[in-house]
Amino acid sequence: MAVEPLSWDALAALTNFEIDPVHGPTNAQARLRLFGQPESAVRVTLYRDNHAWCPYCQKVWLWLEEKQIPYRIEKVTMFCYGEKEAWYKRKVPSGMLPALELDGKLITESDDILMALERTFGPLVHGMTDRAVVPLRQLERRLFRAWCMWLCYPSRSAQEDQRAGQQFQGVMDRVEAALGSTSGPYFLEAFGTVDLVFTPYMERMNASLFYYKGYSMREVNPRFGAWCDAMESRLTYRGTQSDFHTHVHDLPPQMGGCYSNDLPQTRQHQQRVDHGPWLGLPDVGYAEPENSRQEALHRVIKHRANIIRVNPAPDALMDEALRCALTHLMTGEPCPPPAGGDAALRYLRDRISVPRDMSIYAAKRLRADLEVTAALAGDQQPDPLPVNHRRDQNPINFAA
Ligand SMILES: N[C@@H](CCC(=O)N[C@@H](CS)C(=O)NCC(=O)O)C(=O)O
Repeated sequence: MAVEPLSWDALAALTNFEIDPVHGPTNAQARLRLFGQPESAVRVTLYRDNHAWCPYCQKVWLWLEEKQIPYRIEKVTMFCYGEKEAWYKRKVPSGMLPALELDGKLITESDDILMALERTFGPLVHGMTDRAVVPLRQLERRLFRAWCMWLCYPSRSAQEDQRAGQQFQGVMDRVEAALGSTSGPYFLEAFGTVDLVFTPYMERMNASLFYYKGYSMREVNPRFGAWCDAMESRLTYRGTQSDFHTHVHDLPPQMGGCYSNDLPQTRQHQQRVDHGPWLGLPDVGYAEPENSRQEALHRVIKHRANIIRVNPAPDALMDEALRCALTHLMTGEPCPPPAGGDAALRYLRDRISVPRDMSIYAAKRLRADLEVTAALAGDQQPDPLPVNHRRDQNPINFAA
């Protein structure tokens, strides 16, 4: 039965989602991480991107979380989202991320940062220059290059695309062999630095090859699949983990373009990632937490003023349409939005960023309810997401 949208107060009463960003599990919102220690214990500041998207930042972020080193977080805008902060350019003239201050000394380049952290706090099980680690770091770079060759250059023919795919698979087979050479799911006998080195791009490869090449890396490569499952058993990784939708639309401006092939499964995958259903995609393997809807509701309520303001639809229209979608999210009852609510809700559906805004299952639930509610108003789609920049996501528009 169709229902009227709940008021913001009535919606707020339906969620008690709360995490402790400072001492609780890994999360993208924190500005300070203490792991139960006093603030006076902080020796480290991590400069990372506002979007919690930069792969090199994710590596350092995960290392600090795994080692539970108290640290501060300063967020910086990446070029493709908006203007770089002047204070950051004075500190790091190239504007590159990540950067880290350790006892007041500035370090750039993610590998140098990890090595400096190791010297001060000890390695994360293995050191970056250990004999067992170095060849695996080289293998990670080989895989990165094969991925770029396949994804980021246009192919002149289907055969050329296929050859680039085979070359990628050749390196991936070596990764499978490396994972298979130990008794557990990780690269070496115990979880450690090597797993962090592989994490950012394995996640981005899994997403982008699914969407642009119709290739499901997590399903085709069993040891990689088991490694993903093992990584997802760690709350640290879950807190930094992104999803297919976020990655495939953030990668093109970062990589200078991502090129699709023309296979039927590629078209199917694109339809699924853009329009759902989002549950069941191979971007996550662990079971959905019970409170994913509450989390989504909590995060939207917190930022509703900016979400409504940046939407191209008039504020009053988006306010009501958004409450309709959230009413459906929490009650399961259809709640038809006003005319024009279809494009307005889909504009937001396309811009939920994981983990910046919320965790992976909360985002899947919210996207689904935005889509179901939008469909009650019509089939109007917003303009496609830009591929040369993502200034539609300029953090300046979301400052409190
Ligand atoms: N070799 C560097 C690469 C860092 C890098 O490429 N960072 C990119 C983001 S992924 C960046 O800061 N680009 C500038 C920008 O987008 O604002 C490292 O390992 O730290």
